[in-house]
Amino acid sequence: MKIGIFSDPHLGFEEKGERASDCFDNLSQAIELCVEEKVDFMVLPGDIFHIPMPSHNTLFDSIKSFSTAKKGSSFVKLFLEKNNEKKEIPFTGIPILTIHGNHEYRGKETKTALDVLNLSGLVVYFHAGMISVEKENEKTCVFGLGAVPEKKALEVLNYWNPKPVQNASNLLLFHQGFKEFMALDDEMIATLSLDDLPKGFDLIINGHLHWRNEQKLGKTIFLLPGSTVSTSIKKLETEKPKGVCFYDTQKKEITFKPFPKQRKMFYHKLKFDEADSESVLLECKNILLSDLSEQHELKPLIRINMKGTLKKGLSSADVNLADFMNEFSSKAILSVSKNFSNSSFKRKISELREMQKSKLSLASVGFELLEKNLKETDFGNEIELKKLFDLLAENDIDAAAELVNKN
Ligand SMILES: [Mn+2]
Repeated sequence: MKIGIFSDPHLGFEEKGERASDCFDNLSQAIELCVEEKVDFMVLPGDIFHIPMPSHNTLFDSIKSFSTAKKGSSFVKLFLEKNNEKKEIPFTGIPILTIHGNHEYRGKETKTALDVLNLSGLVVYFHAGMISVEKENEKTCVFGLGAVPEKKALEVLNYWNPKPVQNASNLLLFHQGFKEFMALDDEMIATLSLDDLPKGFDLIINGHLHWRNEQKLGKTIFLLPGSTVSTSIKKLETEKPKGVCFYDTQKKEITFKPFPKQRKMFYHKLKFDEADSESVLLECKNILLSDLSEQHELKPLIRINMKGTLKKGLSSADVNLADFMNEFSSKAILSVSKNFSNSSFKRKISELREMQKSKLSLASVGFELLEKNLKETDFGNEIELKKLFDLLAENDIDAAAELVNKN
């Protein structure tokens, strides 16, 4: 069998921004490539939507992009195998197997946009289960675990304990951080490490990390397909083009095809030493001119990350980027950060701004705080934390109090 693999389309990302259509265009391109390559099925390990409650416009455009899969056809049969039951899953076109990511999960009882897509038959969404894909006399078992809070990931994995099936190809999908890949200052601390992964799988695919990477763990291939769209623009992500990975179950090999149309990304880290404003601006300008010296079909995404120190008496505010940003706004999408270190106070403020930029970060920090605070009370571990947190975040104090009283 041939399997198309792509991840983290983050539908609805930058809904009001210049790149609003990128997420939908790239998802359509991903599915289009899979149709061209005549894959038997596709897998998409999480973060289908950028926020838990996407707008109707986002939902509309998402359905349009996912419908691309109806252009193709597949002769496989799908069965959901859970708790010793085997149930056939109907589909049209080429099926897309998905798990949820950390961006779209709302607790067990709340339906999400992913549930809506699942019901409409555009994707097959499952969690902590296995779907067997059968074609003639070949069988591929796809195990999937949707995102769980990082702190609980190892515990959940050990409890779930997926076991590869004999005489079949075995795939395992995750959407978690892994210690080996996380920056030390990342607030999403991972509990999983590559050593914790169960043995005997042919291919383990992890969403969540937005850059592409492939490595061997014994006989297992461990694959990060990367995101189809860049959200936070990490350096690693800018080094390889975005696209689709393909897995051949006979050859046990990964191949890659880039999206024909994509926004090129550049990432620059600049370090200054006692610099004045003019020299900082000049260096930025030279870098931009060099990035823009080649032709780009879509405005490139250029990130400049400045560090170091400015001349005595100067502060970041004295490096005025407004004119410079204006000058280039028709040629590139610029994202410039000034992290000149002159006082720890300013650094704190910029750290807060970084956190504020992403609702998710606030939510995860909030969740961890709540968990920590609760540990110091008599409520113990009995409360459904995720539910309580969502209720508090929605200001539903009555329902939150009721939940706490139950315990
Ligand atoms: Mn993601």
